[in-house]
Amino acid sequence: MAVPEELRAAMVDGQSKVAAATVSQGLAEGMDAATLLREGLIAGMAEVGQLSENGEIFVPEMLVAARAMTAALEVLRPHLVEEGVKSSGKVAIGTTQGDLHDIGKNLVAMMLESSGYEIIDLGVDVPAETFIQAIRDGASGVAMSALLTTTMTNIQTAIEEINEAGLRDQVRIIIGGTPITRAYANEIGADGYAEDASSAVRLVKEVLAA
Ligand code: B1M
Repeated sequence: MAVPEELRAAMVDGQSKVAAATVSQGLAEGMDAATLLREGLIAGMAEVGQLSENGEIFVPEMLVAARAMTAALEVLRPHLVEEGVKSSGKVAIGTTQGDLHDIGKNLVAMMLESSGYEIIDLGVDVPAETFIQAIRDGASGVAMSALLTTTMTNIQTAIEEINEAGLRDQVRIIIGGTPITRAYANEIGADGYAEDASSAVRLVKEVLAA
């Protein structure tokens, strides 16, 4: 099997060691990091996203695929920087204030990173001021996650504070997490809602291009 094909299979099967070793093998054979990323890792994660949207795989498989991606990216990252792969944009991501759930947020961050976005991971329990600082530091996209009905309203607070800081025109805001709906996103003035990590990538591409 060719290296990109092997990488795609390692993503889908969630095999971290195979993924990392296959990236090393590709680099040793003289393949460039961008090709390994695009034709191997990103293609594999896109397949994982599609399988999940079709209901053919579930969260555990997505998590092992994400781990395989992280392992492969660790090997690839210094070579990508060396080759100067152009970033598609800078996205700050965080779980909203009061909320400590980060598994979904981490998946979204990884999928965005593997699609070429530079990620500023603000972590969990993120107050509005921290999102505001990230925009001042150059984030053109902000992705906010909330898993609790008691913390989803803090997304609205953060958007209001971003407005008050006069920064709303220079950033696109997307939101997600189990209690969030498209109607809620519209109601609070977000630029979009994504129900899972692969649709978050599509949404970020859409809103940042607009
Ligand atoms: Co919590 N918890 N939890 N919990 N927990 C839920 C969310 C809950 C639904 C469980 C339940 O009661 N059925 C419930 C919320 C009820 C509600 O508000 N309506 C709940 C509760 C009540 C609590 C505590 C209050 C419990 C307590 O202490 N009494 C407490 C709160 C702590 C806090 O945050 N302040 C708490 C704590 C925890 C743990 C720490 C134990 C742990 C979190 C560990 C961690 O994240 N590191 C935990 C867990 C694991 C869960 C459940 C079981 C699983 C969440 C998860 O990781 N799912 C959860 C039940 C459930 O969701 N069914 C539950 C897997 C993950 C891949 O999916 O996060 O949905 P998800 O992310 C998806 C999409 O939502 C979307 O894409 C992701 C990938 O497809 N998405 C985005 C997410 N963020 C996005 C952002 C985007 C776009 C898409 O763009 C910005």
